Amino acid sequence: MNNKVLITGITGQDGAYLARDLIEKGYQVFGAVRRGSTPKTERLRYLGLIDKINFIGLEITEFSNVLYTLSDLKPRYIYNLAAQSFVADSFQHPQLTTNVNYLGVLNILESMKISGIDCDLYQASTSEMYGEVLTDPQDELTPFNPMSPYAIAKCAAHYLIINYRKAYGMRASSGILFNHESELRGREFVTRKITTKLSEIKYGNSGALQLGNMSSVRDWGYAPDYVKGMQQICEAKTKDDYVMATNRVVSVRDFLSLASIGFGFDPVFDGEGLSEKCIDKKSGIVLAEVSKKYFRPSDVNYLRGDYKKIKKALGWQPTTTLEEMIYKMVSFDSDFYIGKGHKVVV
Ligand code: NAP
Ligand code: F7E
Repeated sequence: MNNKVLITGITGQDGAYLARDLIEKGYQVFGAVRRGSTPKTERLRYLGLIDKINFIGLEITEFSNVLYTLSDLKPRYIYNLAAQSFVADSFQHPQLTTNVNYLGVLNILESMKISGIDCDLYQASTSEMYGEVLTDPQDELTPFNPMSPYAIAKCAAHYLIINYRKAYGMRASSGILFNHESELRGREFVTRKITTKLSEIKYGNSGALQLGNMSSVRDWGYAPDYVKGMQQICEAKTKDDYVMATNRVVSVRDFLSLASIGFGFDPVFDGEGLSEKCIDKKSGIVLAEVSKKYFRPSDVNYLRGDYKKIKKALGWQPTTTLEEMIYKMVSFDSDFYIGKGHKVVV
């Protein structure tokens, strides 16, 4: 039996957790990595997976590289998680974002078609495709209204998956995932930015956290829960697209408040707009303030997902609450700063 799985984006948050699950299930995991001057394998090292993964050099924007890689390896499953995934950055690098997030997917689909490999593909679609939302909550039938080059490229890739499935009968599915976070989340995303910076304020000697749009509302889930859903989607006989979410929403301001309480602060908010501040009532320390620098040219202000379809069809549902997730992130970042526990910088 062919038990080879190829994960693109294996060095990222989701790639690392997915690799852990698939290795535990007995799959032979191949990790596609792009060359850099230093390896970016910290998350995989933290999870103790480095020696259990077969690394392959792959640049997904290079068609021939993708074609030869898939033709030679003949994986049974491909999880395409590689992306320029930071929405804010996509305004500075729209072309690069489009190349990776759209053309990369086209390269994979064309390579699967040309090589004729016997393989199922999972594509990482996103709630960002709903953009300025047209219904609440959002499900698989909600129209897309993207608000960034990132989301536009992901929409185009999403339609490619649907088209190749219909036109060529290809076994390709997408997960439309709402924001999911964890201890291994990149530090530029707002949740981890908050937990790492509050650790520095508490245990180090840092100035206040600088944030952008604190009124932005998200449906935040826990990444290890979501990679389980990815496997269910990819291994399902019937190929389809599914939303994964929690259906619960909080603002960036509320997330900051919950995380601050987790660190033992007593947060209160003062002022409005660019003058708004979050202050620890006990010590008077300014925990966070607003900076123009972190506002986007156009933002997505509200997202809330309806995961009924995947629950009914595949039995997936989130299991970790927002409070449990924040507790894990706060503990992880505290342990790092007080020198307890892990030494790997993730
Ligand atoms: P992440 O931590 O930023 O990881 C992104 C991965 O893509 C990294 O391994 C990165 O490699 C790789 N990559 C970027 N450009 C590449 C290129 N040109 N060629 C090959 N690999 C490249 O992202 P994540 O949070 O794990 O998300 C995984 C996927 O789900 C992404 O496609 C993202 O857009 C999508 N998604 C994420 C969320 C979320 O809330 N996390 C929600 C919906 C959808 P390096 O390590 O070399 O940079
Ligand atoms: O921003 C606001 C920001 O960068 C969330 C990616 O995984 O999820 C992620 O995209 C919200 C936005 O995530 C700061 O304006 C305020 O409204 O954490 P984020 P994102 O843009 O939602 C989706 C589903 C993906 O697909 C993406 O790949 O928070 N915000 N102040 C801030 N955001 C950041 N990063 N930094 C701030 O200082």
